[in-house]
Amino acid sequence: MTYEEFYKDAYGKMKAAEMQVLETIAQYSGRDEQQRGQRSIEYCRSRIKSPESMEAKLKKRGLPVTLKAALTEVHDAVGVRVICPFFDDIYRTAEWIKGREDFEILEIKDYIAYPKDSGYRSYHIIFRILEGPGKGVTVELQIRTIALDFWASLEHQLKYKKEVDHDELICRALKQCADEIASVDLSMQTIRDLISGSVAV
Ligand code: 0O2
Repeated sequence: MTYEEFYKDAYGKMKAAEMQVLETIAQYSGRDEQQRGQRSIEYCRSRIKSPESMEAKLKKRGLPVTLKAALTEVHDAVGVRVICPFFDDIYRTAEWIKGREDFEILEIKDYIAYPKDSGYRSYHIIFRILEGPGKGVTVELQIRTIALDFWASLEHQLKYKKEVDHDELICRALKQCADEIASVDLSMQTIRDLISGSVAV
């Protein structure tokens, strides 16, 4: 099934919402880099959830596979991922999003402060667009560092929502990698703070 077949008339608006969020973030990123002399955002990725993935999510939650359920019960039909260099860039970017008047915040999931059992770390903001071409569309924004994204991308390919042989062993090994990566991220943040002079040696 194609995206247009599944999302029907809503698809155009969803694409407009995706573009609107990407453009808003690009503007913020450019201004932020000019003001601070360093960037808070490395790059963004975005996607509309595939019909297959949406169908699987609805079924898993015991919901009907309908457009209405896809757009009202699931919040990540439109997803944007923001990749930051350092931990503190995640929270700076999140605060900026939360302060915007054109986005109504619906839910925050701080999997950085409270990692998932898998080891997954990321900061999620679910918001509704109140103005502009994407007005009315709900978007899930995932904000994480380059290092956390490295883990999440590979874990998504290897294991996320899959049963594999030696499941327990594999989960434990992936969780250990996640913890080590988070620790390296913290060290990189400390090194940056030392170099910038914001903490004393
Ligand atoms: P995809 O394929 O990335 O779109 P749930 O119903 O619990 O599965 P929910 O309620 O949407 O998911 O919330 P949650 O747990 O915050 O997950 C939202 C998204 O975060 C997921 O979307 C993934 O993109 C990502 N995510 C959450 N947990 C993990 C994890 O353990 N590993 C990785 N790699 N990503 C994770 P989808 O729709 O599940 O998947």
